Amino acid sequence: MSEELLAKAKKVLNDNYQDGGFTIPSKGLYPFQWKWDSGFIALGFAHYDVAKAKKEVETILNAQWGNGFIPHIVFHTETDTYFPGKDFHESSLHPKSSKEYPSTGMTQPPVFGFILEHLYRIAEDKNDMLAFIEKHIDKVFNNHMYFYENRDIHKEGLVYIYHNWESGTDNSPIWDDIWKTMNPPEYTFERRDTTHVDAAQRPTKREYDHYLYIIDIAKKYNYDDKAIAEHSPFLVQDPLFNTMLIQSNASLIRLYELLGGNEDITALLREKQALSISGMNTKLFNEDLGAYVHYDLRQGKQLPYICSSSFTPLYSEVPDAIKAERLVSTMLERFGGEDKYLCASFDPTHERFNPRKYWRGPVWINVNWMLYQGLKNHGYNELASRIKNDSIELVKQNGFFEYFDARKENPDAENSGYGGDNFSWTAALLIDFLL
Ligand code: 2M8
Repeated sequence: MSEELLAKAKKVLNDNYQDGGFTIPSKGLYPFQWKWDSGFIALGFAHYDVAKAKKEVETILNAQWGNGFIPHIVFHTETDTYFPGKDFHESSLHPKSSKEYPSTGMTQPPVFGFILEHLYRIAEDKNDMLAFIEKHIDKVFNNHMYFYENRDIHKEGLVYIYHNWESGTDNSPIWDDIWKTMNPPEYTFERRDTTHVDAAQRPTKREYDHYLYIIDIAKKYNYDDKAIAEHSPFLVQDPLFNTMLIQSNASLIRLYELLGGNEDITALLREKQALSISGMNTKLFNEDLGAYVHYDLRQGKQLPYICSSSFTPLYSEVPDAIKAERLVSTMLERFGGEDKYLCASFDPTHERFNPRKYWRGPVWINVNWMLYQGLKNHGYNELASRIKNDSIELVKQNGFFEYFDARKENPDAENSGYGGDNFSWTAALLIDFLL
């Protein structure tokens, strides 16, 4: 059975691979290369087609800007089946944007440090992979420095995101509090996502108005980081984003050590790492909730909600044993009932939970993969296995969907897989789970 599933997963990835040397997340819905998707996709390919794994990473890193920034979408091809496309984003407004690759002017979680280390773990020919890593690692390091130099405005080791799309968790209920502080114009535009997927599983039109408005503000300042930090109505320190930076820092340190030399770089990374870990624990941990939460820099306060991002610091050295234990009990208490698959993307006990709508409740395989790694690293082997088995079970029963209903008994639909079908990171990470 798992052979069959594995073969299907490979087919999904192979079918989504494009001639330009990158893989789309899902046909129709997402026709370009996305930053964090491409990291997870490379990990899947690494198990059976190393050339494609390397190409995936190489292609996105080629689109890096002169200041180290890596964009969230790279528009390698022309198509109007996605909105908003390159004409709306206009990355050329930024003086250091790539002249060759049009992209968005926002980023996504820093995935490539730890992805490079996983590629090395999986590779049979370690020397060959090390040579690949040596060629590309400085780009990833420069990307981390871009974050620390431009987005850590209080020099506390925590970097900000200025758009909900930068978080990757696009319409999380966490952002509802921020939308209340804004009143964007009613934009006129043609939605494309809802021509591919049931609108009940996607963000609302009004939410899209907010998304577009923040981009318009950033564009007004030519995507200048300082101006964005000053003017964006959305400015948040996200526990998932910062965890991925920290976990990627740790991987970079180990990889640079493996390569030899580079003492100045590793010393700098260690310094940043210590600051970031302490920032996470002092500013983003919420004692009452027993979880990490988002910090709204605009309003100067924590956003006191628990979502799956709240547990992802387990995928790093951020929580000590006591905090790790707290996270696990919060997860089990609120998200871990026997009637549920782990791990819902938003607190199932909260009124804002919606089991079918995108990042407002459904289970996502990429977050599950990080939680699995984290639980294992912190010694919670049984819970780690539960998350892995739940992920495999959801795909086996429903197919390679973008997200899944966390309820084991689903009264609303026969199939508990939602959003895009034949979804690349679901396939890629399933391969890693199975092998
Ligand atoms: C979703 O986001 C895009 C915008 O970036 C969209 O809804 O159009 C998110 O789930 C994001 O995390 C993901 O990277 C992207 C492609 O899979 O889709």
